Amino acid sequence: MRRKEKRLLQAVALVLAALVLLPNVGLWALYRERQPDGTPGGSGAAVVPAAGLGSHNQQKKIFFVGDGQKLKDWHDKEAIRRDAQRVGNGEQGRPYPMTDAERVDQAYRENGFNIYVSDKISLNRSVPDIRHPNCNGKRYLETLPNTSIIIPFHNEGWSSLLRTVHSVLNRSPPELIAEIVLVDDFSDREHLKKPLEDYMALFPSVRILRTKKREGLIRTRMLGASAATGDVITFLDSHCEANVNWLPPLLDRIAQNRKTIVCPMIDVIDHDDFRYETQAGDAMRGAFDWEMYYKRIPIPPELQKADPSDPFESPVMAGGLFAVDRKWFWELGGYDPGLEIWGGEQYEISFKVWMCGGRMEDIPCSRVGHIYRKYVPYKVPAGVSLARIHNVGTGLCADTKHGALGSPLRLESCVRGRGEAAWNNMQVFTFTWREDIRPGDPQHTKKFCFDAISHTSPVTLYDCHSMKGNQLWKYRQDKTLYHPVSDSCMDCSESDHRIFMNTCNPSSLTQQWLFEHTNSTVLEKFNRD
Ligand code: LR7
Ligand code: MN
Repeated sequence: MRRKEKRLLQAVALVLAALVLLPNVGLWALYRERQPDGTPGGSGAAVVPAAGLGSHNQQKKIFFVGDGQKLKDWHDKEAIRRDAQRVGNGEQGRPYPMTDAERVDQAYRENGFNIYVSDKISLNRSVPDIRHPNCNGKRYLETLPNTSIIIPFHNEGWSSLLRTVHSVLNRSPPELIAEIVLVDDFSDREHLKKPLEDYMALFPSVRILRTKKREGLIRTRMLGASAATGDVITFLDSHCEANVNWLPPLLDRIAQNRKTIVCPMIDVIDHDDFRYETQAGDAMRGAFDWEMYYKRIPIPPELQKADPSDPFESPVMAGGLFAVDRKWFWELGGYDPGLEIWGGEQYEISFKVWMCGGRMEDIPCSRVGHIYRKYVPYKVPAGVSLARIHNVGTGLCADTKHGALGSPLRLESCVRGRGEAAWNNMQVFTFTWREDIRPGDPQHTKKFCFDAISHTSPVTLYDCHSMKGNQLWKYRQDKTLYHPVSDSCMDCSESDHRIFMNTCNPSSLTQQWLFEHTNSTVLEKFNRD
């Protein structure tokens, strides 16, 4: 062989070897691309990892379909392309440039987020695809169950509610949506009546149901669930935006195991300028503290999935956004219908699913934005929370405005109405089951407690220790706030508005306190000895 030919042959052989052997340029890579995604997120039970590739990391394993079910790329490429071209206010999830006129308190009053800004942004606005890049390669079962989307709402803003519906319709495969059920929890805003019905008449898949009295979000969801016809029910809050390809990854996991309840990753839509952003990170799971506060805490590195885009287990869900097999939801008993207005239902459903042989997962390739409110705008009916503490003698209210930790509590003029003003004036208090008194409504109490060290001392705010003692209070029939350790009562000064302890004298009006809302059951429990 001539020397030149030999060189040529060597070169060809080298290229061939590279094609076959180098994982990311070679035939291997091509082969891998044609394989269905076999990570648990792709099609869990249906795929089996091929043996003998131990020296490579997770991503390089070769998978094959185990039981003949076909997988498919559910991305709507056309919709993605259309979204990418959109320009305008808030498009691509960018912050809306707010003017001072839009920044006013009035814009927030009805919804706890800026409705003026919401109204300026298209109902079909695009959101940034902030999924992990691996999500683009994921394939899901070709045949997926369909779902009813249940959206409870109480006095929701027009554009925020409609954008929720539009985003679902724009970014879900139509064959997977059995229906969208809007469930009105006894709203009184006009736009949610006839105008909403007229508008939704244009969308054949949308139904509107209404409760006959204010039920709270839990029973409202139950009404929607009992009317649902889809294989799966998917709950959303009434101010959400579904992201790219959000639905198939959820339904796929339920198709693999009908006892799996799945949650999308919840992104943040800013309550001021409506920018769309991720939360602290995806490697977090649901948890709660001793106050039953829901929070997300980091997953320890050794427990994290090799592929961060894969589904992972979570002990408790955030609450509002999840999909569940419809029959399984009812096998679990649905929600406890005794749950009022807001909160706690996420623990109930989370504990039940784990205790009844199911599982709960967060799905990083499914993302939905949610507007976290600045404050709670709606009324919680009387009898549910214990709020403002009025002093009978002075007509003033206990207030923590000057309540730096340790400084004496004072009286202030009672703030009327709800919304940010009331919130900032810190006149809302809650008796907790620990028999202490904390600023904040029952769902958002601060960890400071009314504290008194003697029968003549000022009442201050001190870190709650939950050990009763100086933080133990009783609300008595005679309207006094009794402090058992010092055997004295809360009193106040008409001249300088300080709140302090004094020898109990129930006939003194300055020792009588009234609560804006009083729940007799809670108070009875509170005062049980
Ligand atoms: O009386 C009411 N009736 C209702 O129908 C009060 C509220 N609602 C509706 C309301 O319109 C909304 O669609 O119920 C839904 C939830 O109420 P929000 O949006 O005022 O509350 P939130 O965003 O703080 O809700 C979180 O916590 C709730 C109580 O535990 C529910 O679980 C919500 O679904 C939950 N939201 C989410 O999980 C989204 C992620 C943010 C968080 C936390
Ligand atoms: Mn919400």
